[in-house]
Amino acid sequence: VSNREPYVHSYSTQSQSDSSATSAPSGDDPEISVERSTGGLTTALDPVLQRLGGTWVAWGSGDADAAVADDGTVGVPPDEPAYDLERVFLEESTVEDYYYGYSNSTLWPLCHGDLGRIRSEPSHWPAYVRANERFADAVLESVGSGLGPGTEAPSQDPIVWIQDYHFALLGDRLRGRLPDSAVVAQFWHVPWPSPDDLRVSPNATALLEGLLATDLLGFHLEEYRRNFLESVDRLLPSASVDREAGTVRYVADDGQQPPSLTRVYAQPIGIDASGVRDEAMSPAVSPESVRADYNLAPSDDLLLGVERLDYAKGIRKRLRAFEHLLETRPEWRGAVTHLMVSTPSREGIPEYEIYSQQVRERVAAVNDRFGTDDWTPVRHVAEPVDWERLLALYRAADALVVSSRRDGLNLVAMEYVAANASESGAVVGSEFAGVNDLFEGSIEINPYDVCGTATEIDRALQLDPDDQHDRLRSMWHAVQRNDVGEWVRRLDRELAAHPSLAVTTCEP
Ligand code: GDG
Repeated sequence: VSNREPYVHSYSTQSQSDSSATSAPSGDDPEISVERSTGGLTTALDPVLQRLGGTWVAWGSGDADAAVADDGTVGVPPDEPAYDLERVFLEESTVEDYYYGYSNSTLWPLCHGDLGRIRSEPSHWPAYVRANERFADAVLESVGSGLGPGTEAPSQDPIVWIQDYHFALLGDRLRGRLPDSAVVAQFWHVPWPSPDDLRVSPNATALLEGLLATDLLGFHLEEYRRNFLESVDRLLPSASVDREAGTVRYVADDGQQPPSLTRVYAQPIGIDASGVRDEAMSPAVSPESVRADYNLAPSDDLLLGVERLDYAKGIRKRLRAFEHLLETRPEWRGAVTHLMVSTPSREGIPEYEIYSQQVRERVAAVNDRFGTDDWTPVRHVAEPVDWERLLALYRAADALVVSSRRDGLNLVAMEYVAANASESGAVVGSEFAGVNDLFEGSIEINPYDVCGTATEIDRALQLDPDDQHDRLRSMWHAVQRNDVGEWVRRLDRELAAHPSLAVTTCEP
């Protein structure tokens, strides 16, 4: 279960259809285009579902009735359906209040330690509850109707794997309604806040209780796992936390439900390490032509940033640091370009609109101050680029900068390392991005420290080739060790080891 769907079905005209388009069955029906979503979650879980079969339940963001089968589901991938996609269609006001509201205007800033950015309206929490209930109904329907193509329901024990912070209450809404043999697991992709931060939320207890209705709860890092256990200990006095075993036993005060036992573990999601490395080295990926596309002279250094345009990514301060570099080290003027692929995200939330405007103004200010007829210091690519172009940019860049004020993990840094595994490059990485805990070879920055960040960017762009090689090799090992396959296998091991579960695990 995830908020974002792995494939989006929409009606399109004949001329708009792309290579992945499939036709609707009747001759008069409009063409339906199916687009695979980009991003870490689809990349990680689509192959797993394709191998195992099952159902992916997600918010339907395309056209409501496009390619819907009689039972309301649709087989994906379109060419050779291997699993079912069950889409939950929500009214606009629920999307507004549940997704843009509670999920992204309360939980996102809360989990990223940006308490001043929390914007809460009375309609947000009820919509979040409602949306979680709607998803619970969809899960129950999928489990009831078997587990999709390729799965031998009902002999297999249903495993429900919930993704992310949009569904803190889903486990609770499923309790007592699934077969006894069912297992509910959840992975939380963003940081878990400290108990003191969590306490600012009037819904803190409900969030914790919701998550404690799951059997397994995963976080990227040990730090987030510790914060969660500490939050339970402080805010739910009747819960018993066994730190060594990483388990929480909980009985709600109303005594309505039997005790729950949740095991909490840490395992970063990672990427398909060798897959990304191989794709990046394929002939279709050309660092030279991408440099030419952006008018970069072969001798120019390229400092790359890639992220959703989100305040948590620390883009404004990074631009200030880049400006400080040009101010204090004039030798870089005309010799380095900062290209940032920073694509619009969560438009419609005022915080994001304001931030986006501030970023555009800062880009313009740096370019006005230092730009010349032949050189634009900052190039802002505000449209998403396709995957091959992104890989080419990774390879073309002399250094990647990750300036997150807070970041659950950061897959971009892992992709950059994989794309350059056998070449050269450097990562300037925020100490507040989870990935930095896994890397020893990155050049660490405190993104709040403008002068320090400028100094470290300067250092990264001048690393000698041996140092670059050693650092890349060390980071590449970390990317391989934390490959996405390991993330899936970890769930499998946790299922097998859970003290009160005796289930058929998901290893095929
Ligand atoms: C959340 C957490 C955690 C970006 N721009 C383009 C593009 N991307 C792809 C990247 C990467 C993904 O999007 C971004 O993943 P990140 O991990 O860097 O960041 P979030 O979006 O904030 O993800 C984060 C993650 O969940 C997983 O748990 O690591 O901490 O915040 O895969 O490649 N892809 C293409 N064009 C773009 O312009 N094709």
